[in-house]
Amino acid sequence: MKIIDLRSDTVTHPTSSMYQAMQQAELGDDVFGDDPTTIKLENLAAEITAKENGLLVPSGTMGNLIANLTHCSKGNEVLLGDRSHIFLYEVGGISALGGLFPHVLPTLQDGTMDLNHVEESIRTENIHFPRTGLICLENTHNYCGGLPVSTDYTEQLCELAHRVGLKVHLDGARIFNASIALNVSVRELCKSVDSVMFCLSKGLSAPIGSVLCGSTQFIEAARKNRKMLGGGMRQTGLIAAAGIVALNEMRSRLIEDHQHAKMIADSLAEFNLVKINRESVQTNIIYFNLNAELIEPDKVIEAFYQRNIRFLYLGKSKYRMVTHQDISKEDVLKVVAAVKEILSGLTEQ
Ligand code: TLP
Repeated sequence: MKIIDLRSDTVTHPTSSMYQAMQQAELGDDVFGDDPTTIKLENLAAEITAKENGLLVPSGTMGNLIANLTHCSKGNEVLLGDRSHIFLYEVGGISALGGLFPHVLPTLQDGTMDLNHVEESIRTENIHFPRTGLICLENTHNYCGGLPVSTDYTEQLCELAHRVGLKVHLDGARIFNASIALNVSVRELCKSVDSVMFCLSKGLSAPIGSVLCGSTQFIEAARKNRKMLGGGMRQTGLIAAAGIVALNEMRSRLIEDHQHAKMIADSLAEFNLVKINRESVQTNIIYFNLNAELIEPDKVIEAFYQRNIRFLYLGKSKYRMVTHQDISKEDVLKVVAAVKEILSGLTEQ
């Protein structure tokens, strides 16, 4: 019986053409800088994001950390949203390993930070103050329901930063979902930021890896930081080969994941006991709340588990489902049927 795994789009398995590409990949040693397949992937990533160069990294978390380490010096302050992945879910790495000081601003409902607030928060020269080193943005914004952030906002933020000599790093783990949802190229969404990290291993279904892109000088320094963190790997062509397939074959199908997410969100919204903002379901992430005093989270998860459906309970009556390549239309219909059956049962009790 197939497990319908909606915990994350990170659970996707490689496609058969990825396996084939991995088997045929030309390999070298990436620490010596001579793995041809990795070089090909990095060049392709740079071209897609309108940057000079790319760097394959083992994970999105390491990509964001390397970007922060490379843009900043120890003791610098990093401006970022209080619901950003870097702040919430990356183990405080920028402080623990980079000696950086997070200056968190409220993340607005649309995944952005208020631009006036950003401007006011940039430190002036004063003996008491840390130096502001970097501003981080996230697109799509995971915690804000996978909302895509517009090119307009990105450009305004970059204009503000660049005016005072600051850099902007984009956590674009799901930038391809943003591009599809907004009908804007990834190039447009990334062209004004100084660096961008995107993940191959989420909706694009590659088994491992993310790519950090930026100027040649930035990537050179980032490569050294990657080595320092233990992220220098050898026959990375194996990973890169799947990544190239991910970029060439898996981008346009993300629209299906967005449609599937909408179908599930609509089915959840039919029940009064579910709190969901359907408008915020624009990509592949669905967040919803079920009053934990009325329904025990364990029971909800268990009822779906019995029907081979998995998703996450995040605490405080909040749940998350994520659609992806391994979730077919048929699976979505099963989820919709399970939602009806389980939630109607709860309403009747
Ligand atoms: N997000 C994961 C979990 O860590 C929550 C998920 O299942 O959504 N930036 C963003 C916006 C992300 O959502 C993630 C992963 C990362 C960075 C980190 O990527 P990895 O997992 O490759 O380190």
